[in-house]
Amino acid sequence: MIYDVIVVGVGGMGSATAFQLARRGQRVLGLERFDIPHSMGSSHGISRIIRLPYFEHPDYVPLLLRAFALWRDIEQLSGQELLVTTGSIDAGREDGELFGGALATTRLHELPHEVLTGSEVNARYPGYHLPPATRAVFQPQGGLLASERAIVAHVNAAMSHGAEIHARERVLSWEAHPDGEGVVVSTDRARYEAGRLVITAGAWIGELAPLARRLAIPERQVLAWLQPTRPEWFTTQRFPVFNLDVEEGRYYGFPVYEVPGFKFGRYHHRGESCAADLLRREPDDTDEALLRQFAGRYFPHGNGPTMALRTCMFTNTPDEHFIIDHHPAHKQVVLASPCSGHGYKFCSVIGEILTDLATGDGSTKHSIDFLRLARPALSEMPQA
Ligand code: PYC
Repeated sequence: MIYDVIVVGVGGMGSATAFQLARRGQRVLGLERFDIPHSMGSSHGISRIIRLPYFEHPDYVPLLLRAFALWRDIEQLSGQELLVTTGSIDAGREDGELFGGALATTRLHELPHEVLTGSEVNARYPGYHLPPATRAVFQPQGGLLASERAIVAHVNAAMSHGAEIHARERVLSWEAHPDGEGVVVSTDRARYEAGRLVITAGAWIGELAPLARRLAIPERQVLAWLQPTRPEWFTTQRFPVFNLDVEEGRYYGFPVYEVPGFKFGRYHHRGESCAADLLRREPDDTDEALLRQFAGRYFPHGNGPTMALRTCMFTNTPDEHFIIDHHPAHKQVVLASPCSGHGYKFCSVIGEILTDLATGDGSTKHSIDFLRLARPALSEMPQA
């Protein structure tokens, strides 16, 4: 069988892409080397944050607004809640990048919000214990996504539109079809032909697209789930998701959701970069101590017994913005998914964008120039 599009990597982004492609009538093959869903990459651990104040870059906000709509769409199709609204807190020093950037994007895009002091946050949400002078943007639409259930929902929806999805099948290589059109993909089970190829392999993207090797560096990340001593303060109704910039670093966290424990982590946890297959998966005492120290200071009632510690991966680009583009030498190939740890919330809209890039004339109405390979931060990097 010849496919219109093969999607390599059926995680958060690949599953949404397979769904959007199949919904547009494309003959889709999705290939995943692990299980669906799996715990080897960047989408496991129950939940991911979704938030609109986006200090990272204001151009993410229009994409997020579309992402919200598409998350609601897949919720409806699957008949389950996948996006839980908790509100979001983006907090830090008044002159810091996180608070300042969050406030600037919120104002630019005229999003509903409140500016609060640390004391006001603590009074309203008693699970928090922020320094009084902290400044925070509270945005009511933020919340969490049920990340693994959303992958399953997208895969089921893709298959109901005719997509063929194979788990436990590893792509070994791909090449442009000798006639110059399309691709040939070889796996450990078979050889397939398709008109277009979408590579959403997360931390493994460098193995499938050598040009991404120096642009997409996997990094070890550890998350903790600690049982709150005041569980009533850590529910989805009383505890907004947060991004918090403090003197120890930048942290993020969630209310208790689906499994025991208040979940949180530190961006670039211990700065450990590695090849994806070499990731040190078992959390250790140093990981736990580092996270517990943070909870003790800023969320003292969330600092009870450890319920779980889990390792996952960021895949970092030099400027920490995503890569979404055609392969420069093969226009029938689309590359995506090194998202520097903040991409999951965009999966629904990235599925739509990758579908645009992999069909028709390959154009998209979404503004993604800041995510293209040719941007200065990537193209001006010294060659290895
Ligand atoms: O985008 O809020 C976020 C986030 C938290 C952890 C990684 N990304």
